[in-house]
Amino acid sequence: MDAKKVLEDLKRRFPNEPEYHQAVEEVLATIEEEYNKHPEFDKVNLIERLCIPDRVYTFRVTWMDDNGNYQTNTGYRIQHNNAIGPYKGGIRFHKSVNLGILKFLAFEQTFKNSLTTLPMGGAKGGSDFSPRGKSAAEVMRFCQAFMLELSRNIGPDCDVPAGDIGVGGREVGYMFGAYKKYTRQFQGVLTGKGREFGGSLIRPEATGYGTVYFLRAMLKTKGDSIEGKKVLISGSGNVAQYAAEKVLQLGGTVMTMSDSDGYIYDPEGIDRAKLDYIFDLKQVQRGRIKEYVNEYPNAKYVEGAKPWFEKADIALPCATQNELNEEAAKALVANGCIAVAEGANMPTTPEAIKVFQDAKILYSPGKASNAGGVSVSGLEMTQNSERLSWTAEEVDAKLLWIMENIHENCVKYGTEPDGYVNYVKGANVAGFMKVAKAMMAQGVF
Ligand code: NDP
Ligand code: 2IT
Repeated sequence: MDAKKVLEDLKRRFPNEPEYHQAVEEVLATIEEEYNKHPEFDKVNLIERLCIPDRVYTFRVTWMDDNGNYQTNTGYRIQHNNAIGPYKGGIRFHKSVNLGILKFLAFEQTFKNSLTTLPMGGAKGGSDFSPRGKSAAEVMRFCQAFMLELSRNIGPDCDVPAGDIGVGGREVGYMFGAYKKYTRQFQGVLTGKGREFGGSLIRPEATGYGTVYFLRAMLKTKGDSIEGKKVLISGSGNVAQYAAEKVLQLGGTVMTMSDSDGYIYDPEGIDRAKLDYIFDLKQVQRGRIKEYVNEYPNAKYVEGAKPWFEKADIALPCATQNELNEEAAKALVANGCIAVAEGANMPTTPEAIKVFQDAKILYSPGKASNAGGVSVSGLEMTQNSERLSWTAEEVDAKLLWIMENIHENCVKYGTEPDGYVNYVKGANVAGFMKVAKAMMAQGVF
């Protein structure tokens, strides 16, 4: 294949989907060499079949708000690839959701899921519905309306959704209840469920914990550790909260957290008691991160800015795509940052990735370092299939093993002649080869 030509063709056929183009471009650039060692791939046009989703569902979702008005949103499910297992991936509810964003996420998910060692294909879905400012009753009615359509196209051996931005335990619970009601089947059709009805222990923690396990493995290659390091975290949602918890457990200091309005910086560090305050603020009160400075006046809140210009040793982007640009990357490197591990999906722009790689600092792409979330989702599917539930210790041990295994694979496929580990290349090549072999074995469709 000629990566440039493949990309040009996709851009022409699917215009106005910049995030999808960005994700595909990064993968093509890093797998081209390996792909071209296998002429049998090109004979069956494997690359085109891998880049274009198997199926895209788009549907209208109409629901009633608390004032009795009917509102309409758009729902989507992208079933990208099921070569190695049922379609699997989260659901995002955010006003920015559109087809191109979900296509990038479903594409990335295919490689990520391949890396986990578990049998899961790639998918993503969501809606431009924003839960922010909505009552619990409105969120419930929306979830029920969304699932009325989605339920026709998913199933425990077909496609298993989970959470993502704007979708946590509450929304998964409402969607699970709706699926059960419509189909009269109690099935493991969603992951991230409540522990009382088939949810796995450690699933809420898994993405954040896994990101920090991966970070620890990266630092270990340099004989270094998290202990005593200052860490910048963006976001204050599910991934950010549990990444912060694991950093604290491993002796690091969390300096920042953020939301889409701004960030807080605590010069004394966000300790356990302060993190408990944030858990309550975000999970129970559903408040905004700026409220932190009312409780802890020694901290500052910076409106309309991102945390990357503060001085620290490590950065963990855990909010959203393209939240860390070239200017921010240069500032991080100039301030002595030694490692960046992505908790979010594609948070670093291509120009910023280049800055990190040119500076030869440790940098891991989300599809490697945030794979802990979907990994424990896979373990939840296993527990549902065997109708058993495992202890937190068992799940955590498996999560740790998976993250270290992904790290080893990145080192195996991504080490460059000078010894620098290109984790982007490692993750893409390792993830790609497994899916490619499975597709080759199953014939052309
Ligand atoms: P949450 O909804 O729990 O939290 C999202 C956080 O990111 C919030 O603090 C939110 O702030 C912020 N954020 C969202 N959109 C934007 C934006 N456009 N600009 C700036 N900040 C924004 O989501 P998660 O923590 O679950 O997800 C965070 C990231 O991690 C996403 O990239 C997701 O795809 C990825 N991820 C999630 C996994 C999971 O298991 N949940 C697994 C693997 C990856 P605000 O409240 O202002 O919107
Ligand atoms: O991006 C992701 O990996 C997720 N949002 C989790 C997907 C899942 O199925 O648990």
